[in-house]
Amino acid sequence: MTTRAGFVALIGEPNAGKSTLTNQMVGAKVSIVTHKVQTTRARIRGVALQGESQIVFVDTPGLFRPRRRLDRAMVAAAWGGAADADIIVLMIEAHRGVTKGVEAILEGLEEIGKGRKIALAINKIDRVKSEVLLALSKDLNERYDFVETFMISAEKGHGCAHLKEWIAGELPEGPWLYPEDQIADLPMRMIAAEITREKLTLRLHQELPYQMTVETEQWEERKDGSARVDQMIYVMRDGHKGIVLGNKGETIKAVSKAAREELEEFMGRRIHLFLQVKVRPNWLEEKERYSEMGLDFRDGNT
Ligand SMILES: Nc1nc2c(ncn2[C@@H]2O[C@H](COP(=O)(O)OP(=O)(O)O)[C@@H](O)[C@H]2O)c(=O)[nH]1
Ligand SMILES: [Mg+2]
Repeated sequence: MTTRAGFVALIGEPNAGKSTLTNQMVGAKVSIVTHKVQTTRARIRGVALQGESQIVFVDTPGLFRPRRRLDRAMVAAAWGGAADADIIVLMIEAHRGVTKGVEAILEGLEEIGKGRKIALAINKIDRVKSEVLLALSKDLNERYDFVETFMISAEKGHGCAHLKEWIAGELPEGPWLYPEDQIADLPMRMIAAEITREKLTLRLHQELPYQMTVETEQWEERKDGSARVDQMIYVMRDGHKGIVLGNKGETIKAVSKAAREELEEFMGRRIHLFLQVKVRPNWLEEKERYSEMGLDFRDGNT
């Protein structure tokens, strides 16, 4: 039997469902998901098997018009992920259709798409009627020459098996890139930081999630098989620190509990999680914060 292996970049506007699809394909949660835009900040690799193929899904930050240094670094990481992939899957939200943002992405694809297999995945089909889907598919295929079009619901799983089978057959022949049982390629300390950031994002309102970052500072293995994990939450203002802590510390307590539970489930062992909050007005301009996130600081240069 010949094996196949390769990289599949999932690109699209913020909230298209890239991380949801990554998790659906891997069959485990490797990338955080929220209803807010710009949740994914770096490239997250999730590994899935299909027959003799090993598919490495590259979940990318959303493509949008960047304003801040962090935005620019995120968008650069997303396009970089696409440029390095064997296959690109552009994800579109069925109910939003061809937005200005989608038009900009299609323009970008003209540049990097040459000689690459680019498929279209219309996601969230659970939200629209089939007539809408057919019209949208036709419109998009007139705008860009996709090799294949899929109608999926990343959340509910509709159409995902079909998409996975197609990808598996299109990947180049070659040995697998990861051990058979590996599902993610991201250091554990980073996965742990992402889990905490997800729980914070789900609890905090408005702009705050975009103005904070989480880092795992210490990871200490204990003799009893558990681990002690110390994380720092960086915020930009004193007021934000108060919000993250919450009344009598109840917000951070709830976040810590939810994050610990998910981390324990992911790792299958006990974790002692300790969170601290630090005000760091300028963290968005600090090089070290970017490398901790897996981003290139210089990509944020104007
Ligand atoms: N109704 C519906 N919602 C979805 C579907 N896929 C993803 N979502 C939701 O869309 C939001 C954004 O998903 P996420 O995967 O974080 O998008 P990303 O920014 O592209 O990574 C989340 O609230 C998901 O639960 C889907 O197939 N149907
Ligand atoms: Mg995402």
